Amino acid sequence: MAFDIDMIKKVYAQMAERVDKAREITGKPLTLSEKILYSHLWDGSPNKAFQRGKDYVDFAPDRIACQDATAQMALLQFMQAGKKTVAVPTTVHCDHLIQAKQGAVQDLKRANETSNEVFDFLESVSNKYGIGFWKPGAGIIHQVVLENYAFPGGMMIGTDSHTVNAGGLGMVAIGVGGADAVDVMAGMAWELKFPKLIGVKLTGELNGWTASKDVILKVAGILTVKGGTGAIVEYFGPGAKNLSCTGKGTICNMGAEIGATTSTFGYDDAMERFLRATDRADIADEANKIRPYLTGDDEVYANPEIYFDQVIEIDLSTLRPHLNGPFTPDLATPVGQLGEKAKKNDWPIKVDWGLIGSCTNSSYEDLSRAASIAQQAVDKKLKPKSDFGINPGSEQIRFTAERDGLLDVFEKLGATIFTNACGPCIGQWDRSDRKGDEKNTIVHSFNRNFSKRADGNPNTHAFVGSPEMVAAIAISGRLDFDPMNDTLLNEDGQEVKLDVPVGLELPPKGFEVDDNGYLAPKEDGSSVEVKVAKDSERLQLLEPFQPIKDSELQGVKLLIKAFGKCTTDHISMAGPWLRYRGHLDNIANNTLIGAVNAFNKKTNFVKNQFTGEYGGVPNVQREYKAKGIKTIVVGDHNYGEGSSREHAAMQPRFLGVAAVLVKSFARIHETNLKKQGMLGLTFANEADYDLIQEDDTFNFVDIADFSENKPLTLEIVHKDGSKDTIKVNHTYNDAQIKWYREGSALNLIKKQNA
Ligand code: MIC
Ligand code: SF4
Repeated sequence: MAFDIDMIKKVYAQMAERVDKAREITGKPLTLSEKILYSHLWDGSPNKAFQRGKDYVDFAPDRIACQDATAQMALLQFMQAGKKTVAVPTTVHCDHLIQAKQGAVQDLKRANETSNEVFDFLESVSNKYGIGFWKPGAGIIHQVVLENYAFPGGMMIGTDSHTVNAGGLGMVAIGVGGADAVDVMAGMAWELKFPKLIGVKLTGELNGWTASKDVILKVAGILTVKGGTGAIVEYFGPGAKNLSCTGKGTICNMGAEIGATTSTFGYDDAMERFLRATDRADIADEANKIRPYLTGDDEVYANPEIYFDQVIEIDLSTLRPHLNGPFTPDLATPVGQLGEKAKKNDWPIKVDWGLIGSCTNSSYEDLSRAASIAQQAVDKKLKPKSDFGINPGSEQIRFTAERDGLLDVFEKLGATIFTNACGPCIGQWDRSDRKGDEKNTIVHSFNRNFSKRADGNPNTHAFVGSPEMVAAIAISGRLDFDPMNDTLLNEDGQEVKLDVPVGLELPPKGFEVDDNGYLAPKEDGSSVEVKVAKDSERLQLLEPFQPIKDSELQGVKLLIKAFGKCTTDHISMAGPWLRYRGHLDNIANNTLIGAVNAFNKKTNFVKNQFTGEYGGVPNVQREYKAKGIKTIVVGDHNYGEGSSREHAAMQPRFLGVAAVLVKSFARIHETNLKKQGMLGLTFANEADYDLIQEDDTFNFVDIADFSENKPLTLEIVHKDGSKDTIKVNHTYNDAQIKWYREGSALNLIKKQNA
């Protein structure tokens, strides 16, 4: 039986009426995305048509998912909200804090030793507030959600950018910062700008070496890393129906890499098969009763150009397998053309590792298709030239794959089976074969391949492909290998060719698992005590942020003027710093250490205006804080792109930064700043960025009149006493200005609950 079936039944009971109403109000047939959005309005039944890409709308998501690296801060905040339980079904998944090194058993043991304090904290908070808890080793958040919680037509939010994976089961699932999740946990609305719609029509059928992954690798090549911004990507057409449910999940998952708000597919037979195979026939039966409401209207799919803002068409029958990379997931190259490109760009041809896993590609089907290639290597006496690492997506998948002999095939090739966790995908990889920053190449089935991501080495060239292609490339050990045309020399000196991969959509003998790693919370958790040791270096209870007084916004100093790209990684790095995700004071020591100072082009080297000396950003900022002086951070375009981590807003706030003034913001980060009671501002005139000098002091002359739709005036006093007065824009509405005035959105929730 499915989790929370009563909640799902309730959603379905309202769906038809709300969708019909939305159709009437908008006066047109509806896409699936619109059906889900209009049936999840905070105010209930729709009563007005929203403008896509313009209107801010309050939604009521059905559920929330959090992973261990972001849940710590989200739950530390929720604990302050003064609620007895979470208002909507919520789960926590331990998957980011497990390092891949020797293999599942040893690695999990080590993680439980080194991070037990954090896991225990998450477990007890979950128990106290009615949150479902998935232990370390239970699986990667998005696979576990797809197998247990996702349902067609539902809306969820999650504190991880790949929450979008659940679109594979017909949801609108969106990645958010922890404070957004806290609002919904506390029983409040969740706000989003009504998204634009991109339609992707799929025709034909996958064949040969081409996999679902290649659909999104191709789409990423077309749309690039920014092309999906502010939009939901909706897939449809006969080709969509030919894809497995987990394959659809893969495609939606990597929608995060094109900046899309989310991606989704209409309910179909493949989803029904997946629901039944994962012990959720009850959802399938309910969904079947309202089937037309769980997909886009026929007229929309017949004439997509009328109803979507943009339409892309892909013929699966002629789509070729791709490898994307290095360093960016949108650099798409069809397999077969990579050798030439690599030679031209001096990318190492020799492949050191083939890694299969991550939330993108760790389903039973993925493992079975990759295993069919691995089996051929065994049968055809091919010794793999690269190392193999496998991260199954969940314990259910691992257990079933082991039972069915799939893992055994990889082990025969010398593969290391890592924990059911993120592992190398988030830099949790103690790579033994190479230390230092040697140039090298790896291939993997993950979603992101940014510099340093997997192993911390800026010279590791990572290429993203399907699991079966990763397997073939790893066996050949060469980036230029084209399994469709090339042969390999086996141990007997014979030329052999790999046959096309074959796989199983679902395990023929059904899924099986001994202990899936789930811990249900207590019915009444009020007696559960949440322990946080006073001297802990990993966890720290939060103190409410004090509102920033208008008087403090006179005489503000410049902390850093960031030059060029400044992502959440530059503001709050991952890797070794994941350790401090629950301790604001400690993690604040990485604040902006990756940002480039516009005045000297160095990282972590800024001027203290009082002493004239240069130091690290966190140190200099702490000196200002000690003096009670507020500061400002200045930045360029798309400031805060990348992950959903709200640490990138909380850390500067904690250290005393009052305002962030940039040319433009990434969506989640701008919201995160507002939630923490800071000023997130944009230059009314972008060229004013050039006016900012190293020794500047800022006066927010009209901050007392801070109000909706009214730009603020900023007086900049330069070292020589000369002044510039500029206008700065903001997108705060009245409610968000209240967050600012209270010190944070959370302070306001607390006040309302008091
Ligand atoms: C990622 O894939 O980059 C992460 C780690 O899952 C992040 C979340 C985080 O920073 O904890 C994400 O994608 O949101
Ligand atoms: Fe984990 Fe990687 Fe997926 Fe992020 S992208 S949730 S790090 S597996």
